[in-house]
This record gives sequence, structure tokens and C-alpha cells, in this order.
Amino acid sequence: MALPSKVLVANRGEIAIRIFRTLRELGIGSVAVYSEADRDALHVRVADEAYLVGPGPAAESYLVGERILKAARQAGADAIHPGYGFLAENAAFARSVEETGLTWIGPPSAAIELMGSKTEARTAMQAAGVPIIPGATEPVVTVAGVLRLGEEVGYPLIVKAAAGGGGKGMKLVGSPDEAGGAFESAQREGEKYFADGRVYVERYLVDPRHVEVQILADAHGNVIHLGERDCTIQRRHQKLIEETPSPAVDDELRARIGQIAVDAARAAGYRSAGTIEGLLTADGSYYFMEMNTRIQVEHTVTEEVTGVDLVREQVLIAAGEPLSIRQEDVVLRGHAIECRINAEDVSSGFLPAPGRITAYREPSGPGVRVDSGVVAGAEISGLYDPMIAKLIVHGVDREHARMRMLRALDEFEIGGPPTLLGFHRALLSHPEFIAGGTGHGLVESEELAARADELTREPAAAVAASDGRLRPRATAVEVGGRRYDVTLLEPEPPWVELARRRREREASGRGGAGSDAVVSPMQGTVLKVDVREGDEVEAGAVICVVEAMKMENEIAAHRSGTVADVSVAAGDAVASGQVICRVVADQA
Ligand code: MV4
Repeated sequence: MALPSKVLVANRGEIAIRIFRTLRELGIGSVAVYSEADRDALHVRVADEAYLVGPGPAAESYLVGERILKAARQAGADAIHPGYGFLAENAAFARSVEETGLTWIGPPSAAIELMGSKTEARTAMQAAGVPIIPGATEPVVTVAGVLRLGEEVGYPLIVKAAAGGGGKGMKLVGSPDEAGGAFESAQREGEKYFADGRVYVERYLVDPRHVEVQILADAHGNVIHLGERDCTIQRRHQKLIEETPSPAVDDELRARIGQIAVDAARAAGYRSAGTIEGLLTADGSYYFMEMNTRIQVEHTVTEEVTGVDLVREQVLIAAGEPLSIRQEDVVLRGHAIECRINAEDVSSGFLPAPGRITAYREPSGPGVRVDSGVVAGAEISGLYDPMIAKLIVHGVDREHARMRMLRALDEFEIGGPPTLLGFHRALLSHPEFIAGGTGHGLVESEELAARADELTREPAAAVAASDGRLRPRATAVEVGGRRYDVTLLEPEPPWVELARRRREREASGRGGAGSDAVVSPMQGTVLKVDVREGDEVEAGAVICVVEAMKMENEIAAHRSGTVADVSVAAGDAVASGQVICRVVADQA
């Protein structure tokens, strides 16, 4: 069985680079694709070859299957790795890759399809003896259906979108009188996010932990698990910190949930790396929630404690090789934690904060791993996920890993956009995290936001650095004594002055002292406007909600005063930096 000779990675940023690294170690050629917005991106530079998948809206470039297939043809690639997000869990794309005669480095399209429908997945898992959260396995089509389940399994209930996942389209039902509103709201969100308004109902579990199990399955019927990851600390269903082992899982429980995960993967006819997401309650019950049919952001912590390169296993499995290890060979060593370092502003409700990185130095030293896709001068685009880097540490036990993470967070220097560095410092020093609690409500708390603010360093001084963008410069070279006129693509010289001017411009636009304007920090769509002209608002009051990248972001008043000149309405598209309204300070 032959390995592929050249793999196209249909992704960008840190995960594309992560996959290129393994390909290089396997002696396999790497092909990048990029959008017009990513011409200067690091993933483009580190691949052996790169192809523009445009022209067209850069936000969609990585989602256009035909363009990716065309690039693969041009490059002579014989396999495609999708990474996470974008086309990774698109069963139709997986099928078209294989129909084109290329190797799909991922699960069978039938398994993607099955797990894409949360109701079909629940039905299949129940049939396989995998415990599912009590509730319906068929879509619930009327409010009466919700009420019937309420009588059957009791309140509270939760209505979830059947095509959903990751928390989108989830609505809590505390009592029968809330059923109608929750049912319709979940339907609407399902329709909006997944073009599928079907919903189903589960019992709502109180204060559970999100515990997921990594599995590997090959084409020869071998299925193993590599222990769990605890992803309980989330904000609006975005994971912020992941760790393994889970503070709530001992060897006996691990063996039990590991077996559940292996059974689930077998029942799905799975092959490749995958994750069974489940909820663990305080009484030790574990329930299947959904399966992620891709390599995940947080796969790194499992790699640190098992020593297994999960991407390497994916490539070997796709080539028909048997798993490189057996279940009894899996040894979990120590404790690993991952912090997602996003360009987000904690003080304005974790709003994505795209912008140019003016200074950048990664931590290193014992037990530290950084998976990132940026360099100094890189632009964090508003079009994509605002994750700058993943910081992963490995220690002998949880406390060692925690202290190591605090040390590494201190070493990390990121100038430019606000980041979650301060937030992670605050969270990792909080008694609730130290105790390994579920922390529900903590992430959103004022207390933590204030602490994060204190622990946020002044951005590193903008040292003279290149912005990294390549600019053409005509010059001559001599090769073996012969002169050639060439065009060099070179980074621009130090740009500190430009960056300074830009920051000042932005500061005045964002309502620095004296400015009334409330501006949208992102490109998106206005979902609703909460104020009218003449309204008196306090600082921090919600002005409007802007949806960007399927996330709802509250835009808040930057000061107290009177609302004037509201220039947007629900349904409007807004550009990054566009003025939404003014908040005129009241005369003292
Ligand atoms: C739940 C739940 C309680 N009961 N389902 C689904 C997506 C994931 N991001 C969180 N999800 C939840 N599903 C039932 N039936 C609670 C959550 C939940 C959660 C679970 C564990 C840890 C943190 C959480 C944060 C928010 C919601």
C-alpha cells in the first residue's frame, strides 16, 4: 500500500501548517490553497506549492469544492486533507473527492452524513447500545410534541436543531409555558444556520462536563480510543481551554467511556480520526452527544499525553495501513492543557478584534508547544476565525501543567489586537479552575473580565519589524557569471510609522476621547437594533447585534449618553468600521 505522494490541504492558518509538518515528516509533498485575502499568509509560504482559489469573495474561497479539486488537478496532488471547518464535514465534498480518484484523508462520506443528522446519529447510537441523552430520536414537529416529551422525561428540556451541533440552535425549556417560544426559536435558528428547521428534544442535564473521547479507526476493523479531553470551559459554545486527562475521569471511568466511544465509532462504520462528544454528569453518567468527524482544534492535548501524531495516523489510515498502535499500547503520560489565543476583546464581550499583529514572540522551553499560523506583521482578517495561536503545555500532572501554562502565557508577546492572553491568565489562576470545577457562569462573569483586564499587559512596544507583505522590486542577479534581470518579492521595510498611524485612526474611529461614534468592529449582518434615536443609554448597553461568521456579537455603547443618527436597521449589511450610531454625552 502506497502513501500519497502529494497532499493538498483544503484549509488555512495553523491547522494547514500543522498538517504540512506531518506531511514533510512522511516525505510527502504539500500543496496549499489560498484566498485573495490570504496571499501573504504563512500557510502559503510553508507549503511546497500554493494555488489561489479565487477570484471571488475571500470569505467563501475555502468552501468552493470545485476550485479545490481544480487546484488538486493542477498540482497533481493524489490526496486531500480537509483540516477542520470549511469542507471537513461536507459529505458531498468527501464523495466528490473520492469520485475524482483522489484519496480523502478523512472518514467515509456515509459516516459524515450519519453524524451530520443529530437525530439519525441518536437513533444509530441507541441501536448500538451507546447511551444517549434521554429524549426524542425523531424530529419533534409540533409544540405538542415538546410538551409530550416534557411529561415523559420531565423538565427542564432542551430543544436542539437536528442539523445543528456545537450549540447553535439550542433553546432551554424550563417549564411547559416556555415550550412554544423555544420550539419556534430553535426552528428559526436551524433554518438560518443550517437551512434545516427540524428540531428534536432532550432532557436538559444540569451542570454537566463536556468530555469527549478521541478515537482512531482503520480500514481493517481496528478501532481504539486515546483517552478523553475535557472541554467544559466554553463561552457561547466556543471552547476556550481543553485539557487531558479530565479532572473528573479516573481509570475506571476512562475505560467505560472509551468503550462507549469505540462502540459508537464501529456502529458508524467509521474510519480515520474522530471524536465522540459526550456529557458527563456529577453522578458519573456519560451520554453520547454528537460525533465530530474531523481532526479537531484540540487534538493537540491528546498528542502530548499519548505521543501519537494523529494527523500521521489519518494519512496512514487513508493509505490503507493498519493502526500503528493497539489499545493496550496506548499510554497516557502526564497532563496537557491547551489555551486558544484569540484576537478578541474581553472587555467588549469577546468581540473578534481583527487587525495587524505589530509584534510577536512565541513562548518556548520545556513542555511548551505553539501551533500558530502567524508571524509579526500578519493581518488577522475579519473574514475568518480570529484564533491567532494555540498554546499547549505538557506537565507531569495538572498542577504542573497549570503553572507551566501561566509561565508560557507570560512569555507570549502579541502586539496589536487585543487577545485572550490576559483572560487565560485570570482563568488559570482562579480557584474554580484550580479545583477542576465546571466553572459554569465563571467565564461570563464580571469578576473574571475585570481580572483579565488587570492581567492584560500593555501591548508589546511596536519594534521595527516588517509587515511581512511581499512587494515586487526589480533588480539583477548573477548566476555563474551571467546577469539576469529579475523581480524580487520582498517584505516591505519596517513599517512602524504606518502601523502607528493606523492605530491612531482606529482609536479615533472607535470612540476614543471626544468621539461619539459607535462603529461595527466587524463585517457582518445586523440582526436587531435595540435602541432608537433619543434613547438614553448607559455605557455597556447593547446597541445592536451583528452576526458575523455565524456568531452573534453584541455591539455596546462605549459611553453613557443620548443615541443619535442611527444609520442601520435589522437585515442591513455592515462593514468593519462602519458607524452604527452616535452616543452623544449628556452635558454636565
Ligand atoms: C446540553 C447541555 C445540557 N443538556 N445538552 C451542546 C453543545 C455544547 N457546546 C454544549 N452543549 C450542551 N448541551 C443537554 N441535553 C449543556 C450543554 C452545555 C455545556 C455542556 C458541558 C459543558 C459546558 C457547556 C456549556 C454550555 C452548554
